[in-house]
Amino acid sequence: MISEKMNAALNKQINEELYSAYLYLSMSAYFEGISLLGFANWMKVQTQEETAHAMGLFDYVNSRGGKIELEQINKPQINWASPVDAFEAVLKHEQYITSKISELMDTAEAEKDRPALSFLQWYIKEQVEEEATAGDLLAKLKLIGSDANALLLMDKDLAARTFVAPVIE
Ligand code: OFO
Repeated sequence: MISEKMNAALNKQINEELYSAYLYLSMSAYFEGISLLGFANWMKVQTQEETAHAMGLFDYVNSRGGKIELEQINKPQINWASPVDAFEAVLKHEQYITSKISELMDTAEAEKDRPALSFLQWYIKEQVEEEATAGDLLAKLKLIGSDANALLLMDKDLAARTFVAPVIE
């Protein structure tokens, strides 16, 4: 069993993860619109990742006898000024999500919910990776600046990303 408070906090996080999926899907469309199809692919895979994060929480709530309550997903931004601008938004968003996972862990601690604390370890570690990846891609884009050839090479690299379903445990 989980407490009502923990249940509500986990439901809220499902919404945050689904919004993340939505945001990256919107970014995928933005990149497609400026003919950077590798970046668009990277964002699509990111959408799949975020959906998997939401589903991990969804399954956990159900497995603990909680009640899933899905909320409306906010409309994401649809345009960015440049690839750098988009990746600055990715990094900022991932830092925000890290703060949300930390808050969830605070709730688990306050509720003395050891299983939730143990489960959330995966998410907090994942956030370290998410922030590092976003920061790395942003740094590369800044280095590239206005060098179109370098940008196309990066686009080619990002086209190779494929989705590997994470094992959340
Ligand atoms: Fe779910 O890690 Fe990004 O938001």
